[in-house]
Amino acid sequence: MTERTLILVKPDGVKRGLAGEILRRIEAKGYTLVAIDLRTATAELLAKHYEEHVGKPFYEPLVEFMTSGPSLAIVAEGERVIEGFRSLAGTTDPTAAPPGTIRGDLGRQWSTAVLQNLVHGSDSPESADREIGIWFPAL
Ligand code: D4T
Repeated sequence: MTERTLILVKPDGVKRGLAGEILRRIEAKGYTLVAIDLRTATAELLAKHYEEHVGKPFYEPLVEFMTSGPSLAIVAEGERVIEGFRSLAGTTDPTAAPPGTIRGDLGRQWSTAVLQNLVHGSDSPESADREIGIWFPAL
């Protein structure tokens, strides 16, 4: 079944000029871009987006990082795009992410407080619906 996912190129990716390379990988894999917007997240938006992480030790540094500059918010569509993009992204920890993935090829750890890992991708159809509603309420 065709589905949609929310992808973010996080502020580290935009600052490093990797938005184009990351979009290239999404398109090269064959997914369709449905919506795209360069936007600086607010703390209010992030409290919804990261609701399961509120109160964790890395939450405050995560918000500081995520509000430090614009992210590129993307809705992509295709068969099994949720699983497919997470596979393209690689594991959460960029130091350990396998080469060939976005995080494995382009990311590494920069700080002990928070993992700056270039991208976000929804992890389930329920998360995708919720997150697309947060970032693109008009969709
Ligand atoms: P996102 O949600 O951004 O795609 O990342 P993941 O799905 O790969 O990982 P996550 O939700 O577990 O973490 C969200 C966000 O928090 C940062 N983080 C996470 C961190 O700094 N330290 C940690 O120990 C964890 C688990 C990185 C991504």
